[in-house]
Amino acid sequence: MTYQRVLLLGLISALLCGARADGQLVTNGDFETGDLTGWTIEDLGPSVIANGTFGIVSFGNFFYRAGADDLGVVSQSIDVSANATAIDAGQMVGNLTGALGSWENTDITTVTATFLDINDIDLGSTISISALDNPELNTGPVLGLTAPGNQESANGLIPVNTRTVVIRISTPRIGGVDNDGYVDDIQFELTAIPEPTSLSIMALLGTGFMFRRRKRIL
Ligand SMILES: [Ca+2]
Ligand SMILES: [Ca+2]
Ligand SMILES: [Ca+2]
Repeated sequence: MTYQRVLLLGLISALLCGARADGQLVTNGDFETGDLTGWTIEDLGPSVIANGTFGIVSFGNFFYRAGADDLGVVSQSIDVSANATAIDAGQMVGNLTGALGSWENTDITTVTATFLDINDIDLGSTISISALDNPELNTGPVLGLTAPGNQESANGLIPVNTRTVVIRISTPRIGGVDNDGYVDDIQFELTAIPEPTSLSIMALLGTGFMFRRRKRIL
């Protein structure tokens, strides 16, 4: 292993050790209020349904249902201005996760994070998860929510100048009468990855110095 490789691995390690997660930011992403508290209905149809008749393991008492017409959409806005410094330094990463289900693999839910600046101008990039490529969602009493592979996750860099993150759940009805988008445990988390501190750089340089000394002795 070269000295440069030791230094590079050390720097990556220091960056990961310095990463700071801000906790998940979605309100009522598990729908355990029993209603759409925290969410704004953009296209009528969505509701929250009781888990009791379905008996879906691990999804609490309630989960989201897209409705019974051609489109169901809800969203919520998250103020991230407290993280402006790290965001504008290009050092903030977002992680979007959720459990997405369907019925007969037709009505496919997409959950998307979009990013707005201080004037609510959309900055273009998105982070999204979808049930589209999920082979396990299908028929059955669990609506595809608990089958392996239905936990979706995606990461992305938060665009510079972001002040608001909009989380949007959208399901078009493709087949049948019901709009079978089923959702639970939507979470969005910010993680700041700081630049290495001067102390960690000194420690790494020290590691490299020791490595070179040992090489000479050998
Ligand atoms: Ca739930
Ligand atoms: Ca609708
Ligand atoms: Ca359907």
